[in-house]
Amino acid sequence: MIHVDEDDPIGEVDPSFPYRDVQIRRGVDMKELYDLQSELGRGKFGTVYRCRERATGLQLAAKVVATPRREDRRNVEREVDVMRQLRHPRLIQLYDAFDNGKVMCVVLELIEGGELFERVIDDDFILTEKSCTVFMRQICEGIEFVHKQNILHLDLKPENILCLTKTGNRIKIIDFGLARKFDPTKKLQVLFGTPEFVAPEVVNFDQIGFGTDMWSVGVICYVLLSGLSPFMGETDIETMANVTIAKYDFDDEVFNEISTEAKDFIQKLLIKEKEGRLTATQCLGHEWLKSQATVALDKTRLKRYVIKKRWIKAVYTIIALRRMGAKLEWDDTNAL
Ligand code: PIT
Repeated sequence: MIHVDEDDPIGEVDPSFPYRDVQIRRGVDMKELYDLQSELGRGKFGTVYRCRERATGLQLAAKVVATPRREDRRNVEREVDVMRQLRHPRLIQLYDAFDNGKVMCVVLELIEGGELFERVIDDDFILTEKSCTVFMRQICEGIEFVHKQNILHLDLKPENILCLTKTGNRIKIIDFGLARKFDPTKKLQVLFGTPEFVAPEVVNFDQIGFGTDMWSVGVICYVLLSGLSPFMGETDIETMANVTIAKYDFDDEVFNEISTEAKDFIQKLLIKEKEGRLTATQCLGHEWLKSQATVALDKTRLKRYVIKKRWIKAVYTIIALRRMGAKLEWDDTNAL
């Protein structure tokens, strides 16, 4: 059985990534320096491949993005600019970047353990409040650093929390594709994110801030502990309506086994007014993060939640591939 190590929950040593001062290289073909290997993921952001640096043999990840419009390239430039400031062990690291006109490529640290939620639903993983706190603490540490650099992530959700290895408990936050530098004296509104995880001020197109990320941390924590999604409606419109009124509860019977400290932690994040929410630093001082509760939580709903997301993702991938004119054949290695 694999579970959180009692004395050393996240390991004393963080193998440090070779931090580099990255400048976007223009007119250089990344394929001369790196071998692209298997696909790791695909999304609105482009496609992420495993890759290998020829000169060093280093294993990395490469995000390849089609940039036909000026706006597309500006988005990648902004992401690289933001990531240059984010040297921290809880955050995916930047290694190299290329601009080849119609295609841009961002070379990143390789994170091999897969999505956090996939890992915790494995039958070999015993989910307890204590193990949840080990993950939530690391998310807060990562976000605390991001916020200290005056940056907002703006797309925190379970699929953007990856495990470093298949068996360890260290996680890293990925995908700074929507991240923004934040100047509290300037007006900043955004119209994106995932309805299930976005804060009321995003849905209302109001001023956003550090608290906007903290709301998402609260939603992630709610789902991790219960397998239920606090604002999920039948449609995105219904979900956003629930978010704007910040209406949620702990009424379901799964919450009978959840401690009052855990509910207090969530309650102090899922507050309608962003100014009222705990900051990442305050979260790190919250009583719940010291929890020693080792009662195994019921993972039935979390499994159902993750499996449903897998199907939705597969359907969107099929739609996207069809649009690209791909001829699909069923391959059992990709079985859901
Ligand atoms: C890895 C391993 C893996 C996925 C990723 C990285 C994905 C990273 C990523 C980075 C972005 C983005 C979307 C995804 O917009 O399985 O090392 O900047």
